[in-house]
Amino acid sequence: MTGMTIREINFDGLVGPSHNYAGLSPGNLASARNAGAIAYPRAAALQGIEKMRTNIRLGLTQGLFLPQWRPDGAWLKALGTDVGNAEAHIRAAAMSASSMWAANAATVSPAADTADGRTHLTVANLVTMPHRSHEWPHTLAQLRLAFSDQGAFAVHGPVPPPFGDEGAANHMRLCPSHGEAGVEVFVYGQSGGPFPARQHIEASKAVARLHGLDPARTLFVMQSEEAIAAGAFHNDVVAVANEHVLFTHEHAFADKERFYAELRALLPSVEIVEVPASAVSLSDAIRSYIFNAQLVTLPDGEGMALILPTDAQDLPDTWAWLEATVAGNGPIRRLVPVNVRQSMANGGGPACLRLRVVADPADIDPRFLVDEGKLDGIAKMVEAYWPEAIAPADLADTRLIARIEQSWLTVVDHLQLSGDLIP
Ligand code: SUG
Repeated sequence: MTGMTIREINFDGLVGPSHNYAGLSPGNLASARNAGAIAYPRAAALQGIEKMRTNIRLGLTQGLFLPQWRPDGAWLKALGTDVGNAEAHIRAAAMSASSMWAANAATVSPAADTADGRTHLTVANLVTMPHRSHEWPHTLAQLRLAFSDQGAFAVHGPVPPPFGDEGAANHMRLCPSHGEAGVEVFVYGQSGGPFPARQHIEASKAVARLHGLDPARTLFVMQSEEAIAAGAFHNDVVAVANEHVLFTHEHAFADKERFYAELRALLPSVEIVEVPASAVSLSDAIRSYIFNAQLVTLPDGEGMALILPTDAQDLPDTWAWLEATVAGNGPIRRLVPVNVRQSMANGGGPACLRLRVVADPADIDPRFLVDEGKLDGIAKMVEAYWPEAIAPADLADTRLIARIEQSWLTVVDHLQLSGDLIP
């Protein structure tokens, strides 16, 4: 392996045509707050496409995952029902567009970290939330296509229940540069006060074993109960890492002193940018989603940029603190706000919408890679087919369902994947 072509690729989940606000995720404060609101799938998908364009214009390589077939008739059938007869909460779970949050698709260990020198991916079982528990078979089908080159990739099925696994949202990797061996950090929850802890330590340990990680360079770190109780249903809403930088809230972890010490011992060049609660409270961190950002290395030695939600600008004190930090001498040199408000209203920020894969793009099925021209074509499909608005009461409407199905068929056909992805 030359290392020359190894780079970080962001795979964004295209927002599906059934995007709606059903309040399905207890512990995700935005999802609860917006339960029952009218959703705008077309606008949501276009916002996601614009975010992908922002990444591309920064010089980053961009990938795409397709939405899933909704309603998930196979799942409803296994429950002994169908979309017409299901109870409302089951119907909503079968209709959810939650696979847009690609950070929950899988956990990824780049080739430089694994025993067999391949990039390993384990699809997340997402068992804690019913509406997310039936994503994995469809996600796995896409992963097996996109990363079918078995010389370069190993794709694993899900960790068995009851061990909850939420994928990359609870995983961080710190390294000198993307292509070099790193330290993989698995963040699990034990208790979240009133809310469920979604990532189980047994699932994290299983993924580390399946990926062939070096135990000496693998850390298992507990989320603070306080963070989960404040709405950090995934660790990636209170911390994000990129190469040698960890950007984190002071209260993200149960025992931060120990974690920081272990990290410094394994990666002496690590820079920990810690945001004190005195500057940004946990509650403001979750409202602003400043940590649910893509922390990316800009090409040509321009340092790192934080691609964060425009919602962060709605909290003037938090925004001012960030601007001051960027003006200082730290590793984060630029703030790039992106409008993903439709996703944000379900608790999904810029980081939730993408899965990072460090690999050589030449090893990936090109149907899952995008440039601006390809995004133009997808945006046209979205404009022509995606429903403009969906209220929760619409989910039983057979004409809406037919339209959602038509949207899916059209985009999957457009990307020449219809032979491979079966509803
Ligand atoms: O799992 N929201 C998602 C948001 C996932 C965010 N991902 C990361 N943090 N990486 C969730 O809670 C809401 C769906 C609804 O309520 O209709 C939802 O599933």
